Amino acid sequence: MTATKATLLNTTFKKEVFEGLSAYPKYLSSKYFYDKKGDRLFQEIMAMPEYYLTGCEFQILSTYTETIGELFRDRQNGLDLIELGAGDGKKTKVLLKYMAENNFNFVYKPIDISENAVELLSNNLAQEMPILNVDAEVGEYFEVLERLKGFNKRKKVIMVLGSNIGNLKHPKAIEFLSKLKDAMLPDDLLFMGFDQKKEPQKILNAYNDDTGITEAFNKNVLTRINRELGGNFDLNKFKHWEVYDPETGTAKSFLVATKAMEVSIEALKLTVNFDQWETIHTEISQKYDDKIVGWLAEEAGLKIETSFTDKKEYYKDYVFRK
Ligand code: AVJ
Repeated sequence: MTATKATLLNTTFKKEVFEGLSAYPKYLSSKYFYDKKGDRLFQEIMAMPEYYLTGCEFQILSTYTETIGELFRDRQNGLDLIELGAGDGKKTKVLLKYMAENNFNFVYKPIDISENAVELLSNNLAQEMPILNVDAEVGEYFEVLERLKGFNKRKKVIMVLGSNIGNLKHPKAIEFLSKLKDAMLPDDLLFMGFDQKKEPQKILNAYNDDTGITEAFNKNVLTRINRELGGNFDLNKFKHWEVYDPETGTAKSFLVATKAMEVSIEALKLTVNFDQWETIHTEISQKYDDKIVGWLAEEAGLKIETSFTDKKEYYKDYVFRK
């Protein structure tokens, strides 16, 4: 690559958009869905009747609040509760409330890729639970993990809710879990949500609502390219398409070009050509079962201590130790 081109691709967003749209087949990362508008759309998704994940995990945390809370407790030194991908914290609040009301000595450290989400959550917690000790941070999973290692003074509980790990293909998920393990001490816990394999239609519907919310969410990455990188994507010429493979448990999202077109992205000095029906792969939402989670844990050097599920067994939260 020439020096001028290298300076051109100076931010990760620029670099990854350049790579993904220059590749064949084309792809963009779902982590770019989340800005102010994307966060709002995701909140709308969580409120959709088709998107069962949030309700299931809320049920788990509400049903087993005490059991989970007491698993986290350290009466001697207290603990740091670190949440990766905290979002709006709606589910976590159930636990936070229990811990605050039952004399837990703890700091809650929510971390999210969205600056906007972190700010909203901090303000909201300051209002709703002023006694809580909150230390929020903006950051990406893999980058934040490095900093977690310097956190080893007392017990750590790391939470990753919402089946957020589902955005990672298995090799990346193993890498992620291994790095979490490296940041953990023997007494530390990892509490993580994994959406389970189930009736395939149920899964497909969760990512295919006909109100168009998921479509708008998926297309938000194009909106961001238009606004932040001077792109001229015509959103109306793309169609949201979802597939679910019940064998692998992978739900995949695409944006499909309904017309041949040329798109230019000013900040990248890039022209992108689309054939009619050409795709941009934007997201995977992996579904799991005990066998897959057991395998991921083993590969990462983690042990499953216990798990909690909802009434319909659609979703599971697993507790891991190193
Ligand atoms: C936040 C990654 C768990 O994959 O289910 C929801 C994001 N994408 N609808 C998921 C999402 C489309 C969600 N995660």
